[in-house]
Amino acid sequence: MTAPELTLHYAPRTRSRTALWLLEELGQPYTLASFDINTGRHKQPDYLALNPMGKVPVVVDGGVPVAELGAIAIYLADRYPAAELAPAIDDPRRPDFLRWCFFSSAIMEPAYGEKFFKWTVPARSVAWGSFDGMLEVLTAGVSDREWLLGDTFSAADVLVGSTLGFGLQFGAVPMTGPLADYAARCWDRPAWQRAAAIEARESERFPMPTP
Ligand SMILES: N[C@@H](CCC(=O)N[C@@H](CS)C(=O)NCC(=O)O)C(=O)O
Repeated sequence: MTAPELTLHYAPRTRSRTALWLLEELGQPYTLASFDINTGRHKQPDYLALNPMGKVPVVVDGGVPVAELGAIAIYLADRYPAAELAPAIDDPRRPDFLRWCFFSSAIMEPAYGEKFFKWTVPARSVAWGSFDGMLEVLTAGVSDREWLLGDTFSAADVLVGSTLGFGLQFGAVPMTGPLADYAARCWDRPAWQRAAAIEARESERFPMPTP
């Protein structure tokens, strides 16, 4: 048997779990290179060659590394189209797909920073606007439809659904209304459940250090 082309550099209890869910949706064989983030493995020179930011996750595809969740999602969805995780480049849904892919890291992530760290910033000057504005747009985006693009699940749902999951988990986003319903639809997916089982197994393998 030939080795899988894909390797996921992953650490439990991190944003790696988004890439894990994505790979489970992709349906391609992959190697899970799991490590304990407390070892600092992701700051070693060989890892920095894969991602100069020294962050997880990284996916390596046939020797080529791709880092940053948004890039990982768009790259894998386009590279392995059989999974139907992205509309084709000439599909009219493509711009909205891309908008949601960027929404996750460019809008939701820093908006969480505003909420968690109580930043006071002028909404018109910062790229994400405001936490409340982000929540309003996201709520409208998942109301009255199953997925962000309508009936079709896509890699954008993995990014946004997973980032929403972190917000719900840490209490930044209230577990009510259309956002809670959308999260439940995400968590109902077999690929999400497989990823959650792997995450639980790897969290047990590399427990949190005792303070
Ligand atoms: N913008 C990055 C964020 C990745 C990220 O923040 N990873 C965190 C874990 S959740 C990390 O590697 N932290 C370890 C560190 O910086 O030492 C992406 O989208 O992939």
